[in-house]
Amino acid sequence: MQITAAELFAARLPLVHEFETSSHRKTYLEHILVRVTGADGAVGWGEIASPSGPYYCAETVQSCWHVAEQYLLPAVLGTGWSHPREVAALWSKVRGNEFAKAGVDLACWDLWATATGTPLARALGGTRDRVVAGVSLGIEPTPEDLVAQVARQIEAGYPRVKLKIAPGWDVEPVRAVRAAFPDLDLHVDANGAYTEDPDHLAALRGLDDFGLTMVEQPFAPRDLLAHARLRRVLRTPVCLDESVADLHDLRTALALDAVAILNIKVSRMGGLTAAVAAHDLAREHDVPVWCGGMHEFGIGRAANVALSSLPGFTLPSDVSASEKYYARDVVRPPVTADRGLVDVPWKQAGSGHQVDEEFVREISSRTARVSAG
Ligand code: OSB
Ligand code: MG
Repeated sequence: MQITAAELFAARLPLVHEFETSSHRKTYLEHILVRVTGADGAVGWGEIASPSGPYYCAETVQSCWHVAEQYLLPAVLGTGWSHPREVAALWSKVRGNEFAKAGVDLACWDLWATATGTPLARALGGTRDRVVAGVSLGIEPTPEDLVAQVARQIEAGYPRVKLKIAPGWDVEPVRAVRAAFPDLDLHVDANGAYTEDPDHLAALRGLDDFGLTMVEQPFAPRDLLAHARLRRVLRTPVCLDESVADLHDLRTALALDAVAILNIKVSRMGGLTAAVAAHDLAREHDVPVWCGGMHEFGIGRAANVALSSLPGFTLPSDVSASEKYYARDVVRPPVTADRGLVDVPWKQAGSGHQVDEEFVREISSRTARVSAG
C-alpha cells in the first residue's frame, strides 16, 4: 500500500449532555478526522480524539494538528508498506504524541482493511460477535442528578456504569448511586485527581465498601508507585488508564504490581497496533482489559468496537451508542447498542460504517491537505 494524499478536518460536534470530569467541563468536542487516499484510489479514515486542552494528557487539538500535518503524514506519504502494523515504524523518531499517531494509524488500518476486503475486527484478531458496552457519567450538580442519570442509562439497558470522581465528589455520590442500585456493576474514575495525602487516602478507603468493580487512575499518570501501594490497602481492584501510554509503561506497571485491570485506549496508546500489543501482553499476565473511550465520533468508536472483539476484553468497554453523545454522528449507520450490546460488523470490509463526508465538511472549521513529495 502507498498513501499518496491526506486531508485533515477539525470537526466539531455538540454533546447531547455536557460532561464534567475532575479537570474540566465540556459541551462539545472537536476531533481531527484524517482522510488518506491510497495509490489505487482507496480511502481510509482515522480520528484524532484528543481533548481540546492539555488536562487528560499533554496533547491538545492544536498540538495534534501540528504533529500530524508536519511530522506524521510526511513520514508516511509516498512510502510503501504491506500491512498497517508496519506504519508506526515510519514515525518511530517522533516521541510521544500518541493521540496524533493513533489517528493516522487508524486511517492506515481502515485503508488496508477496506482495500483488502477484510472486516476490521478480523484484521485485529477479534473473536466476538457482540461486545458489552458500559457508560461513563460525568460529575453532576448533585448526587440526586447523578442517580437520575444512572437510572436513564440502566433503563437504556447498559449493564455497567462508571462514575467520574474528584476530591469532594466521591463517597457521597457513590453512596447515593449504590443505595439506589445495589446490584449494579459500578466503577469510578478519578483521572489522576488524588494524592497520597491522608484525607485523599481516607476517601479512597471510604469507596472500598461499595463493591466497586475497580477504581480507575486515582493518582497522577507517572505515579506508578502510589498505585502499587494503594493496591496493598484496597480490596477494590486498581485500574490504570493515563499511566499507560506505551508497552514500556505497561511492563513497568506489571513489574511493580501497580495494575489489576487495564483500560486500553486506542488514542492513548498511539493506535490499534499498540492497543493489540497491550492486549496481548496483559493477557499473558492474566490482567483483564476493557476498551476505554474518549467520546469518539463514529470513526474512532467503530475502531473501539472492533478492538473490543478481541478475546482479552472481558470487561464492558466504553463503547456506548453514538446517540448517548451526539444527535448526529459522522458515520452511517451510527454505532448503536441494543440493551447494552453492540454488534461487531463481520460482513463488511473495513469498519462497517461509511463516513458522511458532506457532513464532515459542514462541521469542520479548518482543513489541510498534505501530499507526497
Ligand atoms: O478517563 O476514561 C476517561 C472521556 C474523556 C477523557 C477521559 C475519559 C473519558 C471517559 C469517557 O471516561 C468515555 C467515553 O464514554 O467515551
Ligand atoms: Mg479514565
